[in-house]
Amino acid sequence: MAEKTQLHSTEKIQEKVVLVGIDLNNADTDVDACLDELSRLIETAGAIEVGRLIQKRERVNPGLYLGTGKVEELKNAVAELGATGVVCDDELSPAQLKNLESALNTKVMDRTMVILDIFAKRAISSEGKIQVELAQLKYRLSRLAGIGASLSRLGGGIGTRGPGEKKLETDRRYIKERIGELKESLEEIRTHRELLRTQRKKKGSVVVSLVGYTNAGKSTILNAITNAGVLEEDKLFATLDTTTRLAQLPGGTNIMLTDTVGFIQKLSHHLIEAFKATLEELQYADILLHVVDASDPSADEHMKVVYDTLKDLGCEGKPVITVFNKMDLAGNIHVPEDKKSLSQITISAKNNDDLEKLLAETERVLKTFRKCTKVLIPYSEGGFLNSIYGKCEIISEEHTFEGTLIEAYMDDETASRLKDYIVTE
Ligand SMILES: Nc1nc2c(ncn2[C@@H]2O[C@H](COP(=O)(O)OP(=O)(O)OP(=O)(O)O)[C@@H](O)[C@H]2O)c(=O)[nH]1
Ligand SMILES: [Mg+2]
Repeated sequence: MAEKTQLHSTEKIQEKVVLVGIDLNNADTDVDACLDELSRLIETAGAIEVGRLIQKRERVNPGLYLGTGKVEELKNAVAELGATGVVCDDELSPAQLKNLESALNTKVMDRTMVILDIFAKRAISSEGKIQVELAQLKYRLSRLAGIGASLSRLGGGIGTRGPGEKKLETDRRYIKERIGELKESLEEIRTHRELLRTQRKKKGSVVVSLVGYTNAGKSTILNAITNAGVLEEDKLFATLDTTTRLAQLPGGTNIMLTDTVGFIQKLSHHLIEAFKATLEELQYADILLHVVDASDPSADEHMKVVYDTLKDLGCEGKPVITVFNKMDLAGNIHVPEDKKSLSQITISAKNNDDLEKLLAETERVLKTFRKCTKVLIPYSEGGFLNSIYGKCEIISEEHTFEGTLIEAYMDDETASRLKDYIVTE
């Protein structure tokens, strides 16, 4: 008798999901735009949208997210469309997740799970990987009651991926222990970063950080100015790791230009918490370049999200230049006035002249909150000169009998370090 060969399908199952959002009648939030963005997110995570459902409600149903009738409608849609799961646009509570899953009898995910999944796929550096794993474990720990069933049933797909494709144990104790280990590793990273910062301070460089909504063009600007070779892609969350490169402003001031993870609306506190080690760097920036995709119809909302996130990170009040980017795609669009920033500029990161313009504007603004200061550095204290050369724009320099007499634009910190040598006229 011929032996039967058992064939296993190696084909990857592509998840087909229905997107679900709630319209709270809030003029500030455009639900369609939110779901368009969610659609891009699930696509980046490897799934496809097969339908969407929006419910108008006064408030989110605390037990079930949607109203009972709508859940029935969603259940039918899932069956009709052959969907393998649903993704809700808001972060679900453990109870909502559990109840919705048992009512629909299908996999239920939320925006945070999708973003965590993308992060897990994209994290490259060990720091990035630790931060993502920490965020995933914290998220799961808070949802163990609801998530257990879905994890054991699924065995793959969005929301189950971990760094290194590790099998994630759902055992509470294991998770807690692992969280402890990861926190320790992050602490080490933080110490290392502090060391780097101190070295940077000694060199006296000005730190300029690119911040903004995901896909605004931050990495493109860093690459164009410094040839950093960071991945720039028309995808959400192309960058997870912080990259810093040296650049020079037209007047000769050296700057450290830094690119980091982008922000997005409804970014859960789990993610912000986990990425604090990376994002903390922003607190040490001398100035922020807030990059906005001017060609995106939701640019206004995106800017608000960025300012809110900066506030969460303790960066409120940092000097900001708003950089309206992608003007080549924006046509004659009217760019909004950003009253929170010191200055605003319109550019295309694809245009070298515009990038020169951006650097010149950065220099001009830096100057406005720096004072013109004259110092006389004795030849025996030559070490101080490096921090002036690196960090300040020099107006004049003269080698006198007593030492080097320099007139330069200085920030308060540099001026206070040199306070013993300031020449008052
Ligand atoms: N046409 C045009 N495209 C641009 C411009 N700036 C950036 N892009 C494109 O926009 C996409 C996103 O750019 P990135 O530099 O990766 O954006 P990012 O802000 O670093 O995004 P994240 O890393 O996801 O936060 C890429 O496909 C870029 O080529 C621009 O001025 N004009
Ligand atoms: Mg980027």
